Amino acid sequence: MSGRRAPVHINLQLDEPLNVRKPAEATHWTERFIGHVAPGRILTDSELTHLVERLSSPNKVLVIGGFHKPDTLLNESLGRLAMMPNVTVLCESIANIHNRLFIDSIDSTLSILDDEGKRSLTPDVVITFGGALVSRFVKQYLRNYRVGEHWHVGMTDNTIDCFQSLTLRIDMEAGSFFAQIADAMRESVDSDYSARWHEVAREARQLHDKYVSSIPWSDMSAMSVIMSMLPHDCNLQLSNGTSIRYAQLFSSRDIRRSDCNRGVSGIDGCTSTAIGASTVYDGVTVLITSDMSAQYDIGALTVDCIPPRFKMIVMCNGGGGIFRFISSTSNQPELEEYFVVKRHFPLQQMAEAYGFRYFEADSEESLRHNFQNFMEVSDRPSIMAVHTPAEESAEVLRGYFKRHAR
Ligand SMILES: Cc1ncc(C[n+]2csc(CCOP(=O)(O)OP(=O)(O)O)c2C)c(N)n1
Ligand SMILES: [Mg+2]
Repeated sequence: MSGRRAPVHINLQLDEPLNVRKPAEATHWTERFIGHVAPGRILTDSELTHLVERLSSPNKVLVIGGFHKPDTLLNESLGRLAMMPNVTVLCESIANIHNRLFIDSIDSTLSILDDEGKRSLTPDVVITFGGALVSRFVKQYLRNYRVGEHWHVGMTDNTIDCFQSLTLRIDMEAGSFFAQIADAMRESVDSDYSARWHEVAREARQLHDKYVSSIPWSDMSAMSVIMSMLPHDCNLQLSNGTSIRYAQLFSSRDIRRSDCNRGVSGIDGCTSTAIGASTVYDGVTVLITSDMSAQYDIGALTVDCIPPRFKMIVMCNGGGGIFRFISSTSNQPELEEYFVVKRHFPLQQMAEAYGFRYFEADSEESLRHNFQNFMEVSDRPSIMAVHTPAEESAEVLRGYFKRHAR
């Protein structure tokens, strides 16, 4: 210590729910051992035999994909694994894996399961790959219904125990790992594990369609239109407010790649990241962000190398809409003043000042109509402001997760 005054950074772990005052409890530490396999490029025969044995039916296996770059080997190997009747693959949209056998709407599916459904689908072994999961539903589910084993596969320096039950770290590229596992798996005892997951996912999708077709103009109805109108060959970038969460409710099977500047889910830098990506990706890059995230990173628009194929959609929903939805803030008296922070946002003036084409929508009809022009090939990048009602949008999203009870 030099004795000089300097900023101090203190990290405190806060347990959810944040808004409930409970008496402090003494922490009881228990020791747990996390195994470690570090085979490098391939698993040895004995490692493979041991792992495959754990994955064979009647054991129920759930594979969950977090954010990952598109990877043909990974996609193809998981496709083969998903054909096993005791294996189910759940994936976030930013895992960038696509197969009709993968369940790519995790929150939508889990939100219709009751306690008994969750209990009966609890896996014996869960395997995760990719970055930190976005879905709170899956984290809460697998924390509450303890899984027997959790393996995480990937080349990573840190050990993230997202279900508080990690038993094994496998330091290997996910594509190589699943390719070896899929080659070695043999069909054994019949299992209905995968079929039962798919039945729930089917029902969730039907309820989703019914709900979305009945809702008023809101963030969700706008996202539904946008997701259905995105061209198949586009690169989708999502910001860290509700954009990433809404996008995960809609299938991204047809989108070339989806990314989100996850990190520690900061809303700063989402626009800069998307612009950077658009300079190197082929085809159009579409960023879906919202008013507060866009304002945090407004300096990104001043960069002078923004390609015309960069398209930015700003959901103007009256500030940090996520805080009107999440239970820890939605009922706080300080909600509007300190969390949501609705501000005047001169987006049109900004767009024009920095040479963007500018579009607006404030209804489903105007969105459908203007989206075509917004997406047209042009000599300048484009911004589209989508104006949605604040409170109704939060209400519609809350209703979505109760849609099975209607
Ligand atoms: C750098 C940073 N500051 C604060 C937060 C906390 N935070 C999470 S979401 C959010 C609001 C996002 O608002 P907006 O971009 O308008 O998205 P919406 O919730 O409306 O979809 C904030 C402030 C954060 N994630 N990162
Ligand atoms: Mg917003």
